[in-house]
Amino acid sequence: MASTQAAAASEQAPTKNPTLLAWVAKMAAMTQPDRIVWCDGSEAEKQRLTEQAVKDGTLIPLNPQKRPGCYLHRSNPNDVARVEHLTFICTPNKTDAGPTNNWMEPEAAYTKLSQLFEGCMKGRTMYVVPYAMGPLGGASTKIGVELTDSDYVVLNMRIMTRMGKAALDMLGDSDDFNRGLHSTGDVNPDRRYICHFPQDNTIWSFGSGYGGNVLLGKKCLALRIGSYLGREEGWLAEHMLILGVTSPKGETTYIAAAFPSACGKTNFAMMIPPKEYQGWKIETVGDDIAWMRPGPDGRLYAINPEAGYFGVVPGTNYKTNPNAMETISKDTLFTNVALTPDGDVWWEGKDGEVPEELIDWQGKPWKKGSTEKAAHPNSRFTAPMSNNPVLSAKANDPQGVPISAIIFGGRRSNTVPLVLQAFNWTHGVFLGATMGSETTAAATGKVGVVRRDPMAMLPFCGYHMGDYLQHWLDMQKSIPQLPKIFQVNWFRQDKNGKFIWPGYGENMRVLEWIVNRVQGRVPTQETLLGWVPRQDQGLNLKGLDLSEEAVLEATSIKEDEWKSELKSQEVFFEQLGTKAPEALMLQRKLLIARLDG
Ligand code: OXD
Ligand code: MN
Repeated sequence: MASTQAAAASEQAPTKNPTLLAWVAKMAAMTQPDRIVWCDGSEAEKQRLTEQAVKDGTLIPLNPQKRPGCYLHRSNPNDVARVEHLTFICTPNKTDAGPTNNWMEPEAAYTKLSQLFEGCMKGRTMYVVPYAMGPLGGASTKIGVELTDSDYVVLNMRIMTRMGKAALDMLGDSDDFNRGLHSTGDVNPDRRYICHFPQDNTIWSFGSGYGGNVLLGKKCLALRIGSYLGREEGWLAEHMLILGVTSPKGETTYIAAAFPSACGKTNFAMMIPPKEYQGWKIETVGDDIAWMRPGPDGRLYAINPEAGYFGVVPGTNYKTNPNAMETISKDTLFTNVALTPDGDVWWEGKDGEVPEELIDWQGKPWKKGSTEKAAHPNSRFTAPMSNNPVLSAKANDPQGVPISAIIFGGRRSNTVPLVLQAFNWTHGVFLGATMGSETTAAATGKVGVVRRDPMAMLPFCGYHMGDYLQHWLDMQKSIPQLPKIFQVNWFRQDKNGKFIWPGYGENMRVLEWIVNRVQGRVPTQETLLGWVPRQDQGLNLKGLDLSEEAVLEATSIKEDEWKSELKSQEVFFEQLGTKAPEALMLQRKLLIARLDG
């Protein structure tokens, strides 16, 4: 059986790459699919797979007048988010995975998962999906191959990555590719594992169909394996959007920004400046992931390894993100949103009236006024970045863009002020390391509790978090022109629990201050936390309907809150043990001294 499949795999294969052929044959011998299909990324292939997915009920076609080229997918209700407790870093030593990751010994993990994968594709097709993370031909670009038994995964990978023949051509005969194996299995949470083997550049994912667990190029390769490779090779793989902001004078500044999942990265990356900002333009390079490496001119260059957006749907509307609304108006796959009687999609927070009747995300009838959500809070769109009206031309540039500022932002209802600038790189790394955020629906678990989320990488760092922070500190030696580092918090609430800062397009005001600081144009005021906008020459608040007290509240620094914040940071640093970088411990002592002084 195994040798027949090996022969079948190599006969049909559009490649002679011996390592790839041997690996596909070996995985096929284990999983025993009925058929092996090599994906070429063509239009014809997309049509064929879409028709098949509609036939087998995986996709529901939407009204072509209202949403041309769009489909709805309903996942198993037990499979709607990333599963951090079932995600493992499988390094030979437990300490290499560190205290913030689940760990399994590699051989034990291979053995355990082999039992699940054994024969799991009987009666199914194994798709071989070659893909590139990054613009084709770029020096930073990496190749992966995902083997999957899900046509939904193939159709999503086709949007999210540069997939098919072009990726295979870029790989040629090289053995330098990520080996990804995925099966939806029986979608049983008790038999669900997302395992990463950084030393083997390998990912095995079993028992889920949810994007973050199964689109292996995204969180698994671009962040977990990517961060491991970044440390080995001297670059950074980060959970960051990348945007370009162009002033009326035509000067473009590129900025990378880390926010935890479902905290508005996509909105920020596609923001439309308010009317007071005529002549300013924001363009998106990426909305979720940045790969950054020092360039020949001494600056830090970033690429977006992805080709599409896998964004949170609820809350998206023409006020919060008009460009996303345009982006998802065609050729988009929706997962777990509600269906309207006329074949369109609906979600909480969409513009217009709430429909009287819907089919909810689980396929059940839903009536206006119901206490149940019609769309799942973590329902998603998968849309090609080429749909984005403000896509930067640089999104396809293999060189990437030079980053002038890095922003760290969390979701904090108190404590963290609207914006501040770090005193220097080391202090900036401290700000990133001590990020905290209130949890969201993007991962299973309780929503709304503060957890430490260094650089928004807690669920995505593929090695010891202490080593990761040290790598960030070390990077300053290889970047002569360091980006400036900032911290922001759009989510501060007043005593009635209302957001103080209006956010969305109005975040342009904070962005302008950041650009002005980077260009050395505005003076600033020193505080114990960092530099903040001065009241006289600070944030431009013209035309903003916000009282002076509210601005003061959004930007205030309360010493008692900072004393408890420091305690919570201490618990995190203690977790890192001896791997907590010395330079960060010194930053902590300096902050305590400033607070006590
Ligand atoms: C995502 C996430 O899907 O961070 O981007 O969960
Ligand atoms: Mn993300």
